[in-house]
Amino acid sequence: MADLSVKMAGMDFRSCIFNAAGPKDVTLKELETIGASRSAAITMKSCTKEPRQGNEEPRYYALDMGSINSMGLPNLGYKEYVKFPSLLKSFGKPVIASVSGLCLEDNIQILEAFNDSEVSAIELNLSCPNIKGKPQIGYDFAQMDEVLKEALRISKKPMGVKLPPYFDFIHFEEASGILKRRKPAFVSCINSIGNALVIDAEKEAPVIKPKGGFGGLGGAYIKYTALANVRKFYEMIEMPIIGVGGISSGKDAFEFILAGASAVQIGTAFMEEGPMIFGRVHDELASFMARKGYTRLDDFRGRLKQA
Ligand code: RRO
Repeated sequence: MADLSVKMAGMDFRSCIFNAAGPKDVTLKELETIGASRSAAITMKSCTKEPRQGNEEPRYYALDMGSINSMGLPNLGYKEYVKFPSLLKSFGKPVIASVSGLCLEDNIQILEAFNDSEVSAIELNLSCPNIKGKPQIGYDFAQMDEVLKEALRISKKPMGVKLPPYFDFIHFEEASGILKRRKPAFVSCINSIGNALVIDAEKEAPVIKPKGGFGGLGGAYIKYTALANVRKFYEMIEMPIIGVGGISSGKDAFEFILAGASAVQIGTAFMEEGPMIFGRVHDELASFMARKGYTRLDDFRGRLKQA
């Protein structure tokens, strides 16, 4: 039987497949469902200083091959997520907090609170596309450098960073320069592709309401952009990369690991299929590896061949 376990950022994962921050991970009940599933970790919804209702509905829409969302960071506020890791201990898997403070001071306060929690790691979200009036920090390299510097100074937990998709090699170089200098524990890429617009032709209106219909595109539509981001960062930086964007099968997971990912997260497909997806993708990846004669992820991680 293939061994899909991973050691990364000081944590042991029984497999390389777990949930992405975002879908069905706001409440303790939802997090317990992830805990009871075959997800190898429990990633919690991005949190802010104060609880938030999020944007107006409809704010999520499932498409043939993915989703569009403008949730607007609905969450219980960081004080709840600081308590949850100890309540989720019995599942025996890493619990990852996603931190998305609305300003640097908020992020510092939240990270300080998590220092005294049982959380296994932090994923600092620098890439939410849906907050009105707030640009994505991952697209402002000066700000990204400053936020990472301060956040890494404050956090005593292994801290990684969730990045937006990049589309230009110059931007990969800029982002890589910052990552090499600041040295987060891992990089998760990509967040949804920001500010897409899906139109219902019958209604002659967008399918979601906030921001005039503009929202983050996720799912299979973004898989190739996600793969490119994983590959580029794998070539440019030496740190674990978590691939996310359009993974819904074992073959998808295999492609991300071949591109260089240490692990993969599932977002839209978990939202649509529910918690059984983690075991299904795990078993499909194990079968795919067996057919190829691979017994461990290290047998093929990053070993993309030439066309
Ligand atoms: O809550 C959201 O609107 C949201 C967040 Br924080 C994010 O990071 N990515 C996304 O697609 N939606």
